[in-house]
Order: sequence, then structure tokens, then C-alpha cells
Amino acid sequence: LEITAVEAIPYSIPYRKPLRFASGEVSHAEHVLIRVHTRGGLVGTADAPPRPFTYGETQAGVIAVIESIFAPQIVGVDADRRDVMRKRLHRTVGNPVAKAAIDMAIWDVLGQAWSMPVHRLLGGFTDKLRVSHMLGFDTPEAMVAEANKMRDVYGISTFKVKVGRRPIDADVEVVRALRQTLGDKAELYMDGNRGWSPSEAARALEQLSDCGLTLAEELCPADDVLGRRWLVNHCSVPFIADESVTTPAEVTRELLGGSATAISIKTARSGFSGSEEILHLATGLGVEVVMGNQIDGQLGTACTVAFGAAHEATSGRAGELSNFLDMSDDLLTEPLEIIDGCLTAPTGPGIGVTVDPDKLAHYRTDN
Ligand code: MUC
Ligand code: MG
Repeated sequence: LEITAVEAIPYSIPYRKPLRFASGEVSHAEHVLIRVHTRGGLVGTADAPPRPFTYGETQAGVIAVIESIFAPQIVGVDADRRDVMRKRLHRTVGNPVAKAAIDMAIWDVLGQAWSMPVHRLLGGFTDKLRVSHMLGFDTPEAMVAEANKMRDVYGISTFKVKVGRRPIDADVEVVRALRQTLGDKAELYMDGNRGWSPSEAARALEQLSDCGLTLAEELCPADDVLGRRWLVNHCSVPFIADESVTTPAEVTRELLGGSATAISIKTARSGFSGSEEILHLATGLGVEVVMGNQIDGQLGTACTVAFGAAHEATSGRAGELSNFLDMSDDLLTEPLEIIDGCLTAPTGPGIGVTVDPDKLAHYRTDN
């Protein structure tokens, strides 16, 4: 299990339509495929989706930090000594996506070595999650049409609505239109990606108080410290911290400071090991968690569903697992399939998916 090399391969796959939200827009999956090689010939694979507008990482930066700092720190270490490697990686501040991808690629190696799917290694609570679909900014008609399609084709009945536009009216109109079309049974919640001020967010919550929203996420920045605390105090549903909580310390700060009452867990930024810590912290403190989406492709989504299915607390709610559907293509040999509104964790050893060499050759941007 001795690690002999770490590869970081940039690739770019266009989206059929860009995902737009308050903090940015993604029109291409410009990610980095990470491969961890061992002396015994096992290869662990994971995906790093850089999000400069959220965590400051870039595709070139992920490759640079892996090649110049992280790979030399873990080559020569046995893959089962995860905490030795984590300690070394955490000598470098930041870079959550690069660290997370290495962590998950190592778990992929371990699952292969021990012939177990990662979701069983991590907890094995169940094997699938209900799916929540994220609706990016568009006109009310287009967002309603997309939700209808997701419901009719994939059986999805939970939707996270991107909000945070100014003035608030456009988003209020969208949420109303969705509730009217989808009926009472659909679950709707909203994510502001820090786009509103606390008072704008409070007004939107007030105007939507009859729409049965179940959650509100990052409606204003966590850096608006007192304003956010005030907003959370006035919010009648759990207020999810997402981009403000990439580490256990940030989770503690937001929850104990009264600036959040629920936590989004994203394997893309905390890997499996860091997500375990965050999950146990959140459940220990008695707050709800949601499995979030970092605009992941199929490899990243396979990681999210593996972690989410592994635990009771992460499998209670629908996980955000469907945005890969908007990509024009992907890297896997066998596509993930959403059936009856659910996604099943791959059953093969490790993360349980295989990258198609021809697709990787086609989409990689370093040759
Ligand atoms: C989300 O939940 O915020 C948008 C930016 C990002 O990093 O993730 C998405 C979804
Ligand atoms: Mg979010």
C-alpha cells in the first residue's frame, strides 16, 4: 500500500447550460482528476472541482500545490496511515479541494485493497439517497420547466432554489411559481450563496412564509457577523452554513456563534475523513446536515452518495446529487443513474467507478 506517485490531471468538459448562482457561474467543469498510485499497483481516483469564487482555489493552483507540496509529503507513506498523511497535508493552510481529493483517492485505494465499497467502510447505513436538484438562476418559466422535467424524467421531488438576486422580487416570484406548479408535496428550500444582506434575506423569508420552505442556506455572508446572527434568530427553518464551514473549527464557530443551525457537508471540500469529523461534530451538537453539491461531475457525485449513504444522519434528507445531468459528457465508463428520485452508491470496491481512458484522453487539457 506504499504510495509511489500522485497524478493531477486537468480536464475540461462543457455544460449543456451554465449553472448560475449569486456568487458565480459555471459553464465548464474545469476540474482536476487525482490519481494516487501504490507499489502494489492499486490506483485510487478522485475529483477536485476548484471553486475560485468560494474557496480561492484554481485548476492551476490545485495542480501546483499537489505537485510541489502534497505529493512529496505522502509518497513513501502506506495508504492505510491516513492520519499521518492528513497531518502533513494540514501543515499547508487552505486548499480544501486539493486535500479532499487526495483523501478520497486514498480511501478508494483502501476500498480496493480490502474489497469493500467506501459506503460500507464508512458506516454502511444504507445504499442510496433521495436526490435533491439544484435550480440555477433563470426566468421563472425556465426554472419551473426544469423542475417539471426533473420530476417527470427522474422522479425528483426535492429542489434547492438558487436565490440572492437583487432586488429580491425575481427570486420570490420563482419560488412562488415553483410551489404553485409542483404542489404541496414537493420539498423546496433556498440557497443565497451570500447574495443578500441580512435585511434583504429577512424580507424574502417574510414574503415566502406561506411557501413551506424547509431550509435556508447562506442567504447572507457569514462575515456579516451580527447581521447574520440576527437573521438566523428570525429564521423559522434551519439555516444551513455551506461555504462558511469548510473545517470542523468553522462549523463550531458558526453554530456556537448562532450564525447557522444546520450544516452542508461536501465531500469535494472535506473529503471522506474531514466529512466524518464534521458529521460527528454536527450530530454531537444536535444539528441537521445536508449532503451538498459543489457542482460535481459523476465521480464527485459518486463520492457524495457514498458518504451520504454510509450514515444515518446524512441519509435522512435528500442529497444534492443531480447536477452532473447538465454536463454534456463525463469521464466514467458507466454513467450514474437516478431512478425513482434516488441515486444508489456504486457497489464496486472503493469509490466503485471507473474512468474511461478514451474520455480522459479527449477532455484532458495538458496534452
Ligand atoms: C451550493 O450549494 O452553493 C455553488 C457554488 C459552490 O461551490 O457550490 C454550489 C452549490
Ligand atoms: Mg450552497
